[in-house]
Amino acid sequence: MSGVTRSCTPFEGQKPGTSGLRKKTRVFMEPGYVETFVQSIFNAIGGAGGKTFVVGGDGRYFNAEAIQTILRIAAANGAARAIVGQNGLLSTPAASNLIRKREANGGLVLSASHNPGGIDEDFGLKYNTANGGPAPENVTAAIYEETTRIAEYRTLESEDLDLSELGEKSLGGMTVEIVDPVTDYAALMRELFDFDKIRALISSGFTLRFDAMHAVTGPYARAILEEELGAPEGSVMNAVPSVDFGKGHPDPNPIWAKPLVDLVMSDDGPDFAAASDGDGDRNMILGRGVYVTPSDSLAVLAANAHFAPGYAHGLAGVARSMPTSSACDRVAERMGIACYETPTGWKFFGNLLDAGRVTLCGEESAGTGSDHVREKDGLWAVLLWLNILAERRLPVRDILADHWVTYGRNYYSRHDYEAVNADAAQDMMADLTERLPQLAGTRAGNLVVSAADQFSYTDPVDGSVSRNQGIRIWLEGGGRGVLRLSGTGTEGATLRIYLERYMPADGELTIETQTALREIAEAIAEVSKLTEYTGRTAPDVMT
Ligand code: VG1
Ligand code: CO
Repeated sequence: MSGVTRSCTPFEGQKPGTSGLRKKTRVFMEPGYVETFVQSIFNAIGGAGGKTFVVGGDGRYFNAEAIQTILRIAAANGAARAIVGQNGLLSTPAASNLIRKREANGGLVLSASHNPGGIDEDFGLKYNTANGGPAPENVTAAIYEETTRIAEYRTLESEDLDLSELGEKSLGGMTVEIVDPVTDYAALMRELFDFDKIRALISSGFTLRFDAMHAVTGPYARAILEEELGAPEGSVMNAVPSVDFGKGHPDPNPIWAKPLVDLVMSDDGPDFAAASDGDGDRNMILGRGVYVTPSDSLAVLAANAHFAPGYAHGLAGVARSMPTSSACDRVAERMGIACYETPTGWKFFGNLLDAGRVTLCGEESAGTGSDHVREKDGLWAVLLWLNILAERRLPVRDILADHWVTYGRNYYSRHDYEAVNADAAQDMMADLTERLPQLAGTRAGNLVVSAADQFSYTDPVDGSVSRNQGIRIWLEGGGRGVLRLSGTGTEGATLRIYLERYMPADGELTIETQTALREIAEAIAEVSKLTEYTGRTAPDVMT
């Protein structure tokens, strides 16, 4: 087996977005595409020589082939070791854990997360750094820079490796260690949570369902929830990962996980239900008769985390992405701990976690996590909920009602406008940005704008500045609308409009969400000239 250097020319657009590089699968399948991107990653991090990398993905179409390519490039670039999940599978949080636990130099995570998989769907590749977290912006910028001037890559001419057997093999001068994807992750969960208490809850007749959505969490949820915690077989639904996720969107929200929502809303539904996404970092939480918004889930977890052994000593602080509702801010305020507001994307939590400033983090897009890894973690959120339920012994619905009565309620919804003409979306945002300084005091629908700005973030740890992270519009009466364009889509533009309205604890706490937010939605549509620019009058997805 010999190392070869091949000359190549740059591919356009190998620019990592909110969470790595995401493109149509066929784009990734173009000859040399994965090679040039992976070589660019290694070039950007000062080479792969002597280093250890964790490699794994969510099992979607092309996962298996891309991993073989990555291993060849790593070996040819002199990497010492690759730690690979069996059959190429690793959930994103499990990959993050392995990078940390094994003190690897970094990791390559193959996933397009909640986007559908298949030859005509989406694929993705993300680089994580030694702290286990997604590469920060200076690293992704350096990678992109390399992709624009790459002229050659190193690879091996070798047979594919069999990744189905655990143990070590060699590839050129590199050791490839194939590990069980679940073992180390399950051990970490055992350290954080009281498994005996959760087991007792389940054996007392408490029922649960976990929808793995045909994606990577199936084996994790089966091993932990069914085999270890005693949930009856079948509690984990859609548990076998498939390359096209059963032709669905592995996106844990009330639209794409509707069968699960219908189940918990029925009379004989389970006490608790949850779902995760393609790569296992998102979660949706449901209780009988109730959907917990991700923003509320973060707030409830912050208020109750001390019930779990891993967080018994309290929280250093919390962080949420800017569009996430401020429900957790109220919890932090009452606890007397700091609450940070970051741009969208988990990479912005890394510095705060590394510096020990925060313990819990979350995003409105169904992501919650803590300092146990440097990614959001779907199954972790489920286990923290279960640990809290095992201690409090109340239905999810009552825990939520109790939370609102204590802190008030942040009515919240995100409206997504998908596959919008990219130019129209850009023009709309540019027009609105230009008008921002004059917006305060103007009428919007039935409401009046009280303030508006473009969100800019200065990282409190390293001082780096990230501008243009979303437009914020506050309305008199306490409402807020946020507009930003997605950085994970692969077709046209996805416009996200995030709506929030705070109701104090003594106000009306049980209005239907969309009804509670209607006036705000209309006001934001009017100020942004939404219909004029995009032609849209209603969102494609409301979460
Ligand atoms: C979306 C979410 C964001 C999340 C990102 C990656 O980004 O809004 O909160 O961090 O996906 O999640 P965007 O740019 O499309 O709004 V995952 O589970 O797709 O890695
Ligand atoms: Co994900």
